[in-house]
Amino acid sequence: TGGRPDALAPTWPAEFAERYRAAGWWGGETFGQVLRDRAAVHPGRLAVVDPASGHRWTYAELDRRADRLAAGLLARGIGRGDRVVVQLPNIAEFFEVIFALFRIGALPVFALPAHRETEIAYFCSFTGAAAYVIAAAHGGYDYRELAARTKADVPTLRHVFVAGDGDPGPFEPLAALRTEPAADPADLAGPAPHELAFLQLSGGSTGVPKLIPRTHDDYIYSLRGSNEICGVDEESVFLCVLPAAHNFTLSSPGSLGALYAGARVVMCPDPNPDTAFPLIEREGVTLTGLVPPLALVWTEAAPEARYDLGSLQVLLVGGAKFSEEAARRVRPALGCTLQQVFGMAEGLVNYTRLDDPEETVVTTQGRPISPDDEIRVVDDEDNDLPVGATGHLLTRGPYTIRGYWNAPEHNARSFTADGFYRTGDVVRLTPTGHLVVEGRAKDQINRGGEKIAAEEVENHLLAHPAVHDANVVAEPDPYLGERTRAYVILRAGAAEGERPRPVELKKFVRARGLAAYKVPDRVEFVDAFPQTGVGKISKKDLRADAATVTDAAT
Ligand code: J2J
Repeated sequence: TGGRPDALAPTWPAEFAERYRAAGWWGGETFGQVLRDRAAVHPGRLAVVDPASGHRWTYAELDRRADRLAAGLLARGIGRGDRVVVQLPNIAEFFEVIFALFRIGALPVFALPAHRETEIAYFCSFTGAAAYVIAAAHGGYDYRELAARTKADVPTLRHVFVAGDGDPGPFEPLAALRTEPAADPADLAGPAPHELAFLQLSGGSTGVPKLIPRTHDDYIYSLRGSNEICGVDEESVFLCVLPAAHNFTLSSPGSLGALYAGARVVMCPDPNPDTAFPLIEREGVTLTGLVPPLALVWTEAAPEARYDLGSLQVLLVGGAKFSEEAARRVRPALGCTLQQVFGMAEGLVNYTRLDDPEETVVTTQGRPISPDDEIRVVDDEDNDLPVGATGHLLTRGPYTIRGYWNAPEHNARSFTADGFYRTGDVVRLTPTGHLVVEGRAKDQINRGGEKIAAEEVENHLLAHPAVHDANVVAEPDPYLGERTRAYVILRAGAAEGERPRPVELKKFVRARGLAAYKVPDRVEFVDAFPQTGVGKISKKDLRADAATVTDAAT
Protein backbone atom coordinates (compact mmCIF):
# COMPACT_ATOMS: atom_id res chain seq x y z
CA THR A 1 0.00 0.00 0.00
CA GLY A 2 3.11 2.21 0.05
CA GLY A 3 2.52 5.76 -1.11
CA ARG A 4 -1.19 5.39 -1.72
CA PRO A 5 -2.52 7.68 1.00
CA ASP A 6 0.07 10.31 0.14
CA ALA A 7 -1.19 10.35 -3.43
CA LEU A 8 -4.59 11.48 -2.15
CA ALA A 9 -3.13 14.42 -0.23
CA PRO A 10 -2.62 17.70 -2.09
CA THR A 11 0.83 18.99 -1.33
CA TRP A 12 2.97 22.11 -1.52
CA PRO A 13 4.31 23.13 -4.94
CA ALA A 14 8.04 22.39 -5.31
CA GLU A 15 9.13 26.03 -5.02
CA PHE A 16 7.36 26.37 -1.67
CA ALA A 17 8.76 23.10 -0.37
CA GLU A 18 12.25 24.21 -1.34
CA ARG A 19 11.79 27.56 0.36
CA TYR A 20 10.49 25.97 3.58
CA ARG A 21 13.44 23.59 3.63
CA ALA A 22 15.99 26.28 2.84
CA ALA A 23 14.58 28.48 5.62
CA GLY A 24 15.04 25.60 8.03
CA TRP A 25 11.35 25.23 8.84
CA TRP A 26 11.20 21.71 7.48
CA GLY A 27 14.01 20.01 9.31
CA GLY A 28 13.88 16.55 7.76
CA GLU A 29 12.87 14.75 10.95
CA THR A 30 10.24 12.05 11.51
CA PHE A 31 8.35 11.26 14.71
CA GLY A 32 9.77 7.77 14.95
CA GLN A 33 13.30 9.09 14.77
CA VAL A 34 12.63 11.97 17.19
CA LEU A 35 11.57 9.52 19.88
CA ARG A 36 14.61 7.34 19.17
CA ASP A 37 16.90 10.37 19.54
CA ARG A 38 15.31 11.57 22.80
CA ALA A 39 15.56 8.06 24.23
CA ALA A 40 19.23 7.95 23.29
CA VAL A 41 20.01 11.34 24.84
CA HIS A 42 18.11 10.95 28.11
CA PRO A 43 16.77 7.40 28.44
CA GLY A 44 15.93 7.77 32.12
CA ARG A 45 13.80 10.92 31.96
CA LEU A 46 10.08 10.50 32.37
CA ALA A 47 8.13 10.85 29.12
CA VAL A 48 4.56 9.88 30.04
CA VAL A 49 2.79 9.71 33.38
CA ASP A 50 -0.66 8.13 33.57
CA PRO A 51 -2.23 8.45 37.02
CA ALA A 52 -5.15 6.12 36.19
CA SER A 53 -2.96 3.08 35.43
CA GLY A 54 0.08 4.15 37.42
CA HIS A 55 2.29 3.97 34.32
CA ARG A 56 5.39 6.16 34.54
CA TRP A 57 7.27 5.56 31.32
CA THR A 58 10.74 6.90 30.69
CA TYR A 59 11.83 7.85 27.19
CA ALA A 60 13.65 4.51 26.95
CA GLU A 61 10.49 2.69 27.98
CA LEU A 62 8.24 4.53 25.53
CA ASP A 63 10.79 3.97 22.77
CA ARG A 64 11.01 0.24 23.52
CA ARG A 65 7.23 -0.10 23.73
CA ALA A 66 6.78 1.66 20.40
CA ASP A 67 9.27 -0.77 18.83
CA ARG A 68 7.58 -3.84 20.27
CA LEU A 69 4.14 -2.70 19.24
CA ALA A 70 5.45 -1.79 15.80
CA ALA A 71 6.78 -5.32 15.44
CA GLY A 72 3.42 -6.75 16.48
CA LEU A 73 1.58 -4.58 13.99
CA LEU A 74 3.93 -5.58 11.19
CA ALA A 75 3.42 -9.23 12.10
CA ARG A 76 -0.31 -8.71 11.54
CA GLY A 77 0.25 -7.23 8.13
CA ILE A 78 -0.21 -3.62 9.14
CA GLY A 79 2.49 -1.44 7.67
CA ARG A 80 3.50 1.46 5.56
CA GLY A 81 0.61 3.61 4.36
CA ASP A 82 -2.11 1.64 6.19
CA ARG A 83 -4.71 3.70 8.01
CA VAL A 84 -5.52 2.93 11.66
CA VAL A 85 -8.38 4.70 13.43
CA VAL A 86 -7.24 5.56 16.97
CA GLN A 87 -9.97 6.33 19.51
CA LEU A 88 -8.48 6.41 22.98
CA PRO A 89 -9.09 8.29 26.20
CA ASN A 90 -6.23 10.15 27.88
CA ILE A 91 -4.11 7.11 28.71
CA ALA A 92 -0.39 6.42 28.27
CA GLU A 93 -1.03 3.82 25.55
CA PHE A 94 -2.18 6.63 23.26
CA PHE A 95 1.51 7.52 22.75
CA GLU A 96 2.71 3.91 22.54
CA VAL A 97 0.18 3.34 19.73
CA ILE A 98 0.81 6.47 17.71
CA PHE A 99 4.60 6.23 17.92
CA ALA A 100 4.42 2.58 16.85
CA LEU A 101 2.31 3.64 13.87
CA PHE A 102 4.62 6.58 13.07
CA ARG A 103 7.59 4.26 13.15
CA ILE A 104 6.20 1.81 10.59
CA GLY A 105 4.71 4.58 8.46
CA ALA A 106 1.11 3.57 9.14
CA LEU A 107 -1.21 6.57 9.59
CA PRO A 108 -3.22 7.17 12.74
CA VAL A 109 -6.66 8.58 11.94
CA PHE A 110 -7.54 10.56 15.05
CA ALA A 111 -11.04 10.03 16.43
CA LEU A 112 -12.37 11.58 19.64
CA PRO A 113 -13.72 9.51 22.55
CA ALA A 114 -17.12 11.18 22.00
CA HIS A 115 -17.49 9.79 18.48
CA ARG A 116 -20.04 7.05 17.91
CA GLU A 117 -21.06 4.58 15.20
CA THR A 118 -21.89 7.06 12.48
CA GLU A 119 -18.60 8.91 12.77
CA ILE A 120 -16.41 5.86 13.40
CA ALA A 121 -17.92 3.85 10.53
CA TYR A 122 -17.34 6.84 8.28
CA PHE A 123 -13.69 7.30 9.32
CA CYS A 124 -13.00 3.58 8.90
CA SER A 125 -14.69 3.21 5.54
CA PHE A 126 -13.61 6.53 4.04
CA THR A 127 -9.96 5.87 4.88
CA GLY A 128 -10.19 2.12 4.19
CA ALA A 129 -8.76 1.55 7.66
CA ALA A 130 -7.12 -1.80 8.35
CA ALA A 131 -7.37 -1.49 12.12
CA TYR A 132 -9.19 0.36 14.89
CA VAL A 133 -7.72 0.92 18.36
CA ILE A 134 -10.00 1.43 21.38
CA ALA A 135 -10.05 1.18 25.16
CA ALA A 136 -12.48 -1.46 26.43
CA ALA A 137 -14.69 1.01 28.21
CA HIS A 138 -14.37 4.60 29.31
CA GLY A 139 -16.66 7.24 30.77
CA GLY A 140 -19.42 4.66 31.18
CA TYR A 141 -19.36 3.72 27.49
CA ASP A 142 -18.48 0.31 26.05
CA TYR A 143 -16.25 0.77 23.02
CA ARG A 144 -16.15 -2.99 22.37
CA GLU A 145 -19.78 -2.86 21.30
CA LEU A 146 -19.08 0.11 19.07
CA ALA A 147 -16.15 -1.81 17.57
CA ALA A 148 -18.22 -4.95 17.00
CA ARG A 149 -20.83 -2.97 15.04
CA THR A 150 -18.18 -1.07 13.13
CA LYS A 151 -16.30 -4.25 12.19
CA ALA A 152 -19.51 -5.80 10.89
CA ASP A 153 -20.13 -2.71 8.73
CA VAL A 154 -16.66 -2.01 7.33
CA PRO A 155 -15.12 -4.77 5.18
CA THR A 156 -11.56 -3.34 5.16
CA LEU A 157 -11.38 -3.38 8.95
CA ARG A 158 -9.35 -6.51 9.74
CA HIS A 159 -8.32 -5.81 13.32
CA VAL A 160 -9.61 -4.21 16.48
CA PHE A 161 -7.03 -3.74 19.21
CA VAL A 162 -7.90 -2.96 22.82
CA ALA A 163 -5.58 -0.81 24.93
CA GLY A 164 -5.43 -0.87 28.72
CA ASP A 165 -6.28 -3.47 31.33
CA GLY A 166 -9.99 -3.82 30.52
CA ASP A 167 -11.43 -7.09 29.18
CA PRO A 168 -10.80 -6.98 25.42
CA GLY A 169 -13.90 -9.06 24.68
CA PRO A 170 -13.66 -10.71 21.25
CA PHE A 171 -10.74 -8.49 20.21
CA GLU A 172 -7.00 -8.60 20.61
CA PRO A 173 -5.43 -6.78 23.57
CA LEU A 174 -2.42 -4.55 22.83
CA ALA A 175 -0.51 -6.73 25.27
CA ALA A 176 -0.69 -9.60 22.74
CA LEU A 177 0.89 -7.43 20.06
CA ARG A 178 3.90 -6.48 22.09
CA THR A 179 6.38 -8.88 20.60
CA GLU A 180 10.12 -8.58 20.45
CA PRO A 181 11.12 -7.10 17.12
CA ALA A 182 12.56 -9.75 14.85
CA ALA A 183 14.84 -7.36 13.04
CA ASP A 184 16.55 -4.31 14.42
CA PRO A 185 13.74 -1.76 14.04
CA ALA A 186 16.32 0.83 13.08
CA ASP A 187 16.62 -1.16 9.85
CA LEU A 188 12.94 -0.67 9.13
CA ALA A 189 12.41 1.68 6.23
CA GLY A 190 10.40 4.29 8.06
CA PRO A 191 8.50 7.07 6.35
CA ALA A 192 10.32 10.01 4.79
CA PRO A 193 9.96 13.43 6.46
CA HIS A 194 7.87 14.83 3.61
CA GLU A 195 5.40 11.95 3.82
CA LEU A 196 2.13 11.83 5.75
CA ALA A 197 2.32 11.21 9.48
CA PHE A 198 -1.43 11.03 10.23
CA LEU A 199 -4.91 12.16 9.27
CA GLN A 200 -6.43 14.72 11.65
CA LEU A 201 -10.13 15.60 11.79
CA SER A 202 -11.53 18.91 10.69
CA GLY A 203 -14.18 20.69 12.71
CA GLY A 204 -16.07 20.74 9.48
CA SER A 205 -18.94 22.68 8.03
CA THR A 206 -20.18 20.06 5.59
CA GLY A 207 -22.29 16.89 5.80
CA VAL A 208 -19.33 14.67 6.67
CA PRO A 209 -16.06 15.63 8.42
CA LYS A 210 -13.02 16.23 6.24
CA LEU A 211 -9.67 14.58 6.92
CA ILE A 212 -6.54 16.66 7.24
CA PRO A 213 -3.29 15.16 5.91
CA ARG A 214 -0.29 16.29 7.99
CA THR A 215 3.32 15.42 7.18
CA HIS A 216 6.18 14.78 9.62
CA ASP A 217 8.04 17.85 8.33
CA ASP A 218 5.18 20.32 8.60
CA TYR A 219 3.81 19.15 11.95
CA ILE A 220 7.21 18.90 13.62
CA TYR A 221 7.91 22.45 12.48
CA SER A 222 4.70 23.64 14.18
CA LEU A 223 5.86 21.87 17.37
CA ARG A 224 9.31 23.47 17.32
CA GLY A 225 7.78 26.87 16.72
CA SER A 226 5.18 26.37 19.44
CA ASN A 227 7.76 25.19 21.97
CA GLU A 228 9.84 28.29 21.43
CA ILE A 229 6.84 30.61 21.75
CA CYS A 230 5.44 28.86 24.83
CA GLY A 231 8.81 28.37 26.56
CA VAL A 232 8.69 24.57 26.48
CA ASP A 233 12.01 22.87 27.24
CA GLU A 234 13.08 19.58 28.79
CA GLU A 235 12.15 20.80 32.27
CA SER A 236 8.52 21.41 31.24
CA VAL A 237 5.63 19.27 32.44
CA PHE A 238 2.56 19.34 30.20
CA LEU A 239 -0.84 18.31 31.54
CA CYS A 240 -2.96 16.67 28.84
CA VAL A 241 -6.47 17.75 29.83
CA LEU A 242 -8.53 18.01 26.67
CA PRO A 243 -8.89 14.86 24.53
CA ALA A 244 -5.36 13.77 23.59
CA ALA A 245 -6.13 13.43 19.88
CA HIS A 246 -7.40 16.98 19.46
CA ASN A 247 -5.02 19.11 17.43
CA PHE A 248 -4.78 21.73 20.20
CA THR A 249 -3.85 19.11 22.85
CA LEU A 250 -1.50 17.34 20.49
CA SER A 251 0.43 20.25 19.09
CA SER A 252 -0.13 23.71 20.58
CA PRO A 253 2.42 23.02 21.99
CA GLY A 254 0.67 20.01 23.39
CA SER A 255 1.88 16.56 24.25
CA LEU A 256 3.87 16.13 21.04
CA GLY A 257 5.53 19.50 21.60
CA ALA A 258 6.47 18.34 25.09
CA LEU A 259 7.83 15.00 23.84
CA TYR A 260 9.76 16.78 21.09
CA ALA A 261 11.41 18.88 23.81
CA GLY A 262 12.21 15.83 25.93
CA ALA A 263 9.75 17.07 28.54
CA ARG A 264 7.12 15.16 30.53
CA VAL A 265 3.48 14.59 29.60
CA VAL A 266 0.98 13.92 32.39
CA MET A 267 -2.33 12.43 31.32
CA CYS A 268 -5.38 13.95 32.98
CA PRO A 269 -8.28 11.47 32.86
CA ASP A 270 -10.92 14.19 33.06
CA PRO A 271 -10.84 18.00 33.06
CA ASN A 272 -12.43 18.71 36.45
CA PRO A 273 -10.36 20.78 38.88
CA ASP A 274 -10.85 17.97 41.42
CA THR A 275 -8.87 15.69 39.13
CA ALA A 276 -6.48 18.19 37.55
CA PHE A 277 -5.42 20.32 40.55
CA PRO A 278 -3.97 17.47 42.64
CA LEU A 279 -2.08 16.31 39.55
CA ILE A 280 -0.65 19.79 39.02
CA GLU A 281 0.63 19.79 42.58
CA ARG A 282 1.94 16.23 42.58
CA GLU A 283 3.64 16.27 39.18
CA GLY A 284 4.77 19.89 39.18
CA VAL A 285 2.84 20.70 36.00
CA THR A 286 4.19 23.81 34.27
CA LEU A 287 1.74 24.26 31.39
CA THR A 288 -1.58 23.09 30.02
CA GLY A 289 -4.23 24.01 27.48
CA LEU A 290 -7.96 24.52 27.98
CA VAL A 291 -11.03 25.61 26.05
CA PRO A 292 -12.72 28.78 27.38
CA PRO A 293 -15.53 27.11 29.38
CA LEU A 294 -12.99 25.00 31.28
CA ALA A 295 -10.70 27.98 31.80
CA LEU A 296 -13.68 29.69 33.47
CA VAL A 297 -14.31 26.69 35.72
CA TRP A 298 -10.63 26.50 36.73
CA THR A 299 -10.45 30.24 37.35
CA GLU A 300 -13.44 30.03 39.66
CA ALA A 301 -12.19 26.92 41.46
CA ALA A 302 -8.54 27.96 41.95
CA PRO A 303 -8.89 30.49 44.80
CA GLU A 304 -10.74 27.87 46.90
CA ALA A 305 -8.47 24.99 45.96
CA ARG A 306 -6.56 23.12 48.64
CA TYR A 307 -3.78 22.34 46.19
CA ASP A 308 -0.60 24.21 45.42
CA LEU A 309 -0.78 25.36 41.81
CA GLY A 310 2.47 27.32 42.08
CA SER A 311 4.29 25.23 39.48
CA LEU A 312 1.89 26.31 36.73
CA GLN A 313 3.59 28.90 34.55
CA VAL A 314 1.46 29.04 31.41
CA LEU A 315 -2.19 28.45 30.65
CA LEU A 316 -3.08 28.25 26.97
CA VAL A 317 -6.69 29.02 26.16
CA GLY A 318 -8.15 28.48 22.70
CA GLY A 319 -10.51 26.53 20.49
CA ALA A 320 -13.17 29.21 20.82
CA LYS A 321 -13.18 32.91 21.59
CA PHE A 322 -12.08 33.72 25.14
CA SER A 323 -13.82 36.84 26.37
CA GLU A 324 -11.73 39.75 27.54
CA GLU A 325 -13.35 39.74 31.00
CA ALA A 326 -12.60 36.05 31.49
CA ALA A 327 -9.05 36.49 30.16
CA ARG A 328 -8.37 39.22 32.74
CA ARG A 329 -9.22 36.86 35.58
CA VAL A 330 -6.69 34.15 34.68
CA ARG A 331 -3.50 35.60 36.14
CA PRO A 332 -4.97 36.77 39.46
CA ALA A 333 -6.78 33.46 40.00
CA LEU A 334 -4.23 30.93 38.75
CA GLY A 335 -1.03 32.90 39.21
CA CYS A 336 0.23 32.02 35.74
CA THR A 337 0.66 33.66 32.35
CA LEU A 338 -2.21 33.39 29.89
CA GLN A 339 -1.49 32.62 26.27
CA GLN A 340 -4.42 32.90 23.92
CA VAL A 341 -4.18 30.46 21.05
CA PHE A 342 -6.19 30.63 17.86
CA GLY A 343 -5.41 27.54 15.88
CA MET A 344 -6.89 25.03 13.49
CA ALA A 345 -6.18 21.42 12.65
CA GLU A 346 -5.65 22.50 9.03
CA GLY A 347 -2.51 24.33 10.13
CA LEU A 348 -2.15 27.99 11.10
CA VAL A 349 -1.70 28.56 14.84
CA ASN A 350 -1.52 32.01 16.48
CA TYR A 351 -0.33 32.70 20.00
CA THR A 352 -0.07 35.73 22.17
CA ARG A 353 3.58 35.88 23.24
CA LEU A 354 4.85 35.46 26.79
CA ASP A 355 6.27 39.01 26.70
CA ASP A 356 3.24 40.65 25.04
CA PRO A 357 1.70 43.49 27.09
CA GLU A 358 -1.26 42.35 29.21
CA GLU A 359 -3.66 44.37 27.01
CA THR A 360 -2.57 42.40 23.94
CA VAL A 361 -2.88 39.11 25.80
CA VAL A 362 -6.44 39.75 26.93
CA THR A 363 -7.78 41.46 23.80
CA THR A 364 -6.25 39.48 20.90
CA GLN A 365 -5.98 35.87 19.78
CA GLY A 366 -2.29 36.15 19.03
CA ARG A 367 -0.10 36.18 15.95
CA PRO A 368 1.20 33.38 13.71
CA ILE A 369 3.99 30.98 14.63
CA SER A 370 6.01 31.47 11.47
CA PRO A 371 7.42 34.45 9.58
CA ASP A 372 6.38 32.42 6.51
CA ASP A 373 2.71 32.21 7.56
CA GLU A 374 0.90 34.33 4.99
CA ILE A 375 -2.21 36.07 6.26
CA ARG A 376 -4.84 37.72 4.07
CA VAL A 377 -7.98 39.47 5.32
CA VAL A 378 -10.41 39.79 2.41
CA ASP A 379 -13.95 40.84 1.52
CA ASP A 380 -16.60 38.57 -0.01
CA GLU A 381 -14.93 38.90 -3.44
CA ASP A 382 -11.44 37.98 -2.17
CA ASN A 383 -10.19 41.59 -2.35
CA ASP A 384 -7.57 42.41 0.27
CA LEU A 385 -8.80 44.77 2.98
CA PRO A 386 -6.73 47.44 4.73
CA VAL A 387 -5.13 46.54 8.06
CA GLY A 388 -7.73 46.91 10.80
CA ALA A 389 -10.73 46.07 8.65
CA THR A 390 -12.80 43.00 9.47
CA GLY A 391 -12.97 40.27 6.83
CA HIS A 392 -12.39 36.65 5.89
CA LEU A 393 -9.12 35.09 7.00
CA LEU A 394 -7.18 33.28 4.27
CA THR A 395 -3.84 31.67 5.04
CA ARG A 396 -0.98 29.76 3.47
CA GLY A 397 2.28 28.60 4.99
CA PRO A 398 4.81 25.92 5.95
CA TYR A 399 2.43 23.92 8.18
CA THR A 400 -0.96 24.72 6.62
CA ILE A 401 -2.34 22.03 4.34
CA ARG A 402 -2.93 22.67 0.65
CA GLY A 403 -6.04 20.49 0.61
CA TYR A 404 -8.09 17.93 2.52
CA TRP A 405 -7.39 14.27 1.99
CA ASN A 406 -9.23 12.74 -0.96
CA ALA A 407 -11.68 15.62 -1.39
CA PRO A 408 -10.95 17.39 -4.71
CA GLU A 409 -14.39 18.99 -5.10
CA HIS A 410 -14.45 20.33 -1.60
CA ASN A 411 -10.87 21.56 -1.95
CA ALA A 412 -11.84 23.70 -4.93
CA ARG A 413 -14.13 25.63 -2.57
CA SER A 414 -12.01 25.60 0.60
CA PHE A 415 -8.77 26.76 -1.03
CA THR A 416 -7.99 29.56 -3.45
CA ALA A 417 -6.40 28.71 -6.79
CA ASP A 418 -3.03 29.80 -5.37
CA GLY A 419 -3.32 27.59 -2.31
CA PHE A 420 -4.67 29.80 0.48
CA TYR A 421 -6.91 27.98 2.94
CA ARG A 422 -10.29 29.67 3.46
CA THR A 423 -10.51 29.39 7.25
CA GLY A 424 -14.16 30.48 7.45
CA ASP A 425 -13.13 32.76 10.32
CA VAL A 426 -13.89 36.47 10.29
CA VAL A 427 -11.00 38.44 11.77
CA ARG A 428 -9.29 41.78 12.08
CA LEU A 429 -5.54 42.50 12.20
CA THR A 430 -4.15 44.92 14.76
CA PRO A 431 -1.25 47.23 13.87
CA THR A 432 1.08 44.87 15.82
CA GLY A 433 0.07 41.97 13.57
CA HIS A 434 -2.14 40.28 16.15
CA LEU A 435 -5.43 38.74 15.06
CA VAL A 436 -8.77 39.38 16.70
CA VAL A 437 -11.48 36.82 15.92
CA GLU A 438 -14.68 38.74 15.24
CA GLY A 439 -16.95 36.01 13.96
CA ARG A 440 -17.38 33.18 11.54
CA ALA A 441 -18.61 32.77 7.99
CA LYS A 442 -18.62 28.95 7.90
CA ASP A 443 -21.84 27.13 8.72
CA GLN A 444 -20.60 25.72 11.99
CA ILE A 445 -21.46 25.92 15.67
CA ASN A 446 -18.54 26.28 18.09
CA ARG A 447 -19.91 24.72 21.26
CA GLY A 448 -17.25 25.62 23.82
CA GLY A 449 -14.49 24.54 21.42
CA GLU A 450 -16.35 21.51 20.05
CA LYS A 451 -17.13 22.12 16.40
CA ILE A 452 -20.45 21.08 14.92
CA ALA A 453 -21.22 21.24 11.20
CA ALA A 454 -24.81 22.47 10.86
CA GLU A 455 -25.35 20.45 7.69
CA GLU A 456 -24.37 17.21 9.36
CA VAL A 457 -26.97 17.63 12.14
CA GLU A 458 -29.58 18.88 9.67
CA ASN A 459 -29.16 15.70 7.61
CA HIS A 460 -29.80 13.56 10.68
CA LEU A 461 -32.93 15.53 11.57
CA LEU A 462 -34.17 15.21 7.99
CA ALA A 463 -33.98 11.44 8.29
CA HIS A 464 -36.91 11.53 10.74
CA PRO A 465 -40.16 10.64 8.94
CA ALA A 466 -42.09 13.54 10.49
CA VAL A 467 -39.48 16.18 9.58
CA HIS A 468 -40.04 18.22 6.43
CA ASP A 469 -37.10 20.60 6.80
CA ALA A 470 -34.50 21.56 9.40
CA ASN A 471 -31.97 24.32 10.04
CA VAL A 472 -29.37 24.29 12.77
CA VAL A 473 -27.77 27.50 14.05
CA ALA A 474 -25.78 28.74 17.03
CA GLU A 475 -27.54 30.24 20.02
CA PRO A 476 -25.52 32.30 22.51
CA ASP A 477 -24.75 30.55 25.78
CA PRO A 478 -23.15 32.24 28.78
CA TYR A 479 -21.00 29.24 29.65
CA LEU A 480 -20.29 27.47 26.33
CA GLY A 481 -20.25 30.63 24.22
CA GLU A 482 -22.57 28.92 21.76
CA ARG A 483 -24.89 25.98 21.73
CA THR A 484 -27.10 24.50 19.06
CA ARG A 485 -30.67 25.38 18.20
CA ALA A 486 -32.56 23.40 15.56
CA TYR A 487 -35.48 25.02 13.76
CA VAL A 488 -37.70 22.29 12.37
CA ILE A 489 -40.69 22.30 10.03
CA LEU A 490 -42.79 19.17 10.49
CA ARG A 491 -44.52 17.48 7.58
CA ALA A 492 -47.94 18.85 6.74
CA GLY A 493 -50.65 16.36 7.47
CA ALA A 494 -48.89 14.82 10.44
CA ALA A 495 -51.78 14.31 12.85
CA GLU A 496 -51.48 15.97 16.23
CA GLY A 497 -50.64 12.67 17.93
CA GLU A 498 -47.89 11.84 15.39
CA ARG A 499 -46.00 15.07 15.87
CA PRO A 500 -42.79 14.28 17.74
CA ARG A 501 -41.90 16.33 20.77
CA PRO A 502 -38.52 18.14 20.78
CA VAL A 503 -37.06 15.62 23.19
CA GLU A 504 -38.00 12.79 20.84
CA LEU A 505 -36.17 14.42 17.96
CA LYS A 506 -33.07 14.77 20.13
CA LYS A 507 -33.31 11.10 21.09
CA PHE A 508 -33.73 10.22 17.42
CA VAL A 509 -30.53 12.04 16.47
CA ARG A 510 -28.61 10.46 19.31
CA ALA A 511 -29.89 6.99 18.40
CA ARG A 512 -28.45 7.45 14.91
CA GLY A 513 -25.03 7.02 16.52
CA LEU A 514 -23.74 10.55 16.74
CA ALA A 515 -21.39 12.14 19.28
CA ALA A 516 -23.50 13.56 22.10
CA TYR A 517 -22.15 17.09 21.63
CA LYS A 518 -23.77 17.21 18.18
CA VAL A 519 -27.30 16.52 19.46
CA PRO A 520 -29.20 19.84 19.28
CA ASP A 521 -29.51 21.57 22.64
CA ARG A 522 -32.90 23.00 21.67
CA VAL A 523 -35.42 22.07 19.04
CA GLU A 524 -38.01 24.59 18.01
CA PHE A 525 -40.91 23.90 15.63
CA VAL A 526 -41.78 26.61 13.13
CA ASP A 527 -44.19 26.88 10.21
CA ALA A 528 -41.70 28.47 7.83
CA PHE A 529 -38.10 29.71 7.69
CA PRO A 530 -37.24 33.34 7.09
CA GLN A 531 -36.17 33.99 3.49
CA THR A 532 -33.55 36.25 1.96
CA GLY A 533 -34.46 38.62 -0.85
CA VAL A 534 -33.68 35.94 -3.43
CA GLY A 535 -35.81 33.30 -1.76
CA LYS A 536 -33.05 31.39 0.02
CA ILE A 537 -33.40 30.43 3.65
CA SER A 538 -31.84 33.13 5.80
CA LYS A 539 -29.66 31.57 8.48
CA LYS A 540 -28.72 35.09 9.47
CA ASP A 541 -32.32 35.75 10.53
CA LEU A 542 -32.51 32.39 12.28
CA ARG A 543 -29.33 33.21 14.21
CA ALA A 544 -30.78 36.56 15.19
CA ASP A 545 -33.94 34.82 16.34
CA ALA A 546 -31.92 32.29 18.35
CA ALA A 547 -30.01 35.14 19.97
CA THR A 548 -33.15 36.93 21.18
CA VAL A 549 -35.98 34.43 21.56
CA THR A 550 -35.18 31.84 24.19
CA ASP A 551 -38.64 30.83 25.44
CA ALA A 552 -40.90 28.28 23.83
CA ALA A 553 -38.04 26.09 22.69
CA THR A 554 -36.79 23.06 24.54
C1 J2J B 1 -11.85 32.02 18.38
N1 J2J B 1 -12.02 30.94 17.59
C2 J2J B 1 -11.11 29.95 17.68
C3 J2J B 1 -9.86 31.21 19.35
C4 J2J B 1 -9.90 28.16 17.45
C5 J2J B 1 -4.86 25.32 18.82
C6 J2J B 1 -6.00 25.93 19.30
C7 J2J B 1 -7.25 25.61 18.78
C8 J2J B 1 -7.38 24.67 17.77
C9 J2J B 1 -8.72 24.36 17.23
C10 J2J B 1 -6.22 24.06 17.28
C11 J2J B 1 -10.00 30.03 18.54
N2 J2J B 1 -10.81 32.16 19.22
N3 J2J B 1 -8.85 31.36 20.20
O1 J2J B 1 -6.26 23.14 16.29
O2 J2J B 1 -3.86 23.78 17.31
C12 J2J B 1 -11.98 28.27 16.05
C13 J2J B 1 -11.83 28.92 14.67
C14 J2J B 1 -10.93 27.92 13.96
C15 J2J B 1 -11.45 26.60 14.50
C16 J2J B 1 -10.47 25.46 14.39
C17 J2J B 1 -4.97 24.39 17.79
N4 J2J B 1 -9.27 28.90 18.37
N5 J2J B 1 -11.02 28.78 17.03
O3 J2J B 1 -9.74 24.77 17.79
O4 J2J B 1 -9.60 22.53 14.08
O5 J2J B 1 -13.11 28.96 14.08
O6 J2J B 1 -8.75 23.62 16.09
O7 J2J B 1 -11.03 28.00 12.55
O8 J2J B 1 -10.84 22.21 16.28
O9 J2J B 1 -11.74 26.89 15.87
O10 J2J B 1 -10.96 24.35 15.09
P1 J2J B 1 -10.06 23.09 15.35
